Amino acid sequence: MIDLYYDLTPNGRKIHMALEELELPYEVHWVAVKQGEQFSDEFTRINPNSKIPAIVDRDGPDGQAVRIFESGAILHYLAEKTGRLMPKDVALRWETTCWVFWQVANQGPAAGNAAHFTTYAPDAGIDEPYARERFQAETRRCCAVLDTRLAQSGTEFLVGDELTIADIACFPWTRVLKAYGIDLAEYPALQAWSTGISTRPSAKARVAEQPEGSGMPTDLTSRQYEQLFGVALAERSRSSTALASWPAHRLRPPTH
Ligand SMILES: N[C@@H](CCC(=O)N[C@@H](CS)C(=O)NCC(=O)O)C(=O)O
Repeated sequence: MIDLYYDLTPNGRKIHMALEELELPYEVHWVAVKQGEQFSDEFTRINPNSKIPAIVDRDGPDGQAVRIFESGAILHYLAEKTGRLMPKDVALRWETTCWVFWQVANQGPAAGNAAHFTTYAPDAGIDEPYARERFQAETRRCCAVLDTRLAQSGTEFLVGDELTIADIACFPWTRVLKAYGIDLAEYPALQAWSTGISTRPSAKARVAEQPEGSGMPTDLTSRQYEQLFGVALAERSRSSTALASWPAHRLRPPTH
């Protein structure tokens, strides 16, 4: 039995989707990030970084329970445990691993920051055009990288001719990008892949009984905003005004 520590966000969805694909028995433990439940002592023992998703496999190596955190590590663990969602061919296995690492180091942070500056900060009355455009541009660049890869792969999948953990890593963030100002229609191969993956039962599966106060952290109180993003709202609004009046040369990107 796998304990899945979860909230309804793209990173959480990766692991839910993998468990559904693998038909492994699992029990969901909601960790409402909006309410700050990720900072509880109980959850921090499972993920010292206080972010969902995380799992505990009660039947881990040598029959001992094991905790795994970071979505890429969890996807690899589940693939290794079951011998599925990973190609058999060694070169293709490494190609799959590259794309999983790529997703957690590139697409995930870029899209997460685009989400922050197009949704959460404006919700709190903060307008940061430089940051918004910077992270939207980086998210678009990631879309172009995926689009090129998919146009070249010659199959419906990122690697090989079957679904792998690379597809599962990249899909949940791709499908929410419209909300953050990114139009998938500009990336035809990516859009076709996303539409194909979205028809799978695992992509449609939902965890029943979502508790109130869980899900994407919108409509945050100022206390919740500070707890989640580590920035006091009044302080941030002041620096935002200061940023607008900075001389342009101070806003140039660093050259190193
Ligand atoms: N690199 C991590 C990112 C996980 C992450 O950012 N999770 C978000 C939800 S999508 C979270 O728990 N946020 C709560 C917080 O930042 O306090 C992974 O891939 O698992």
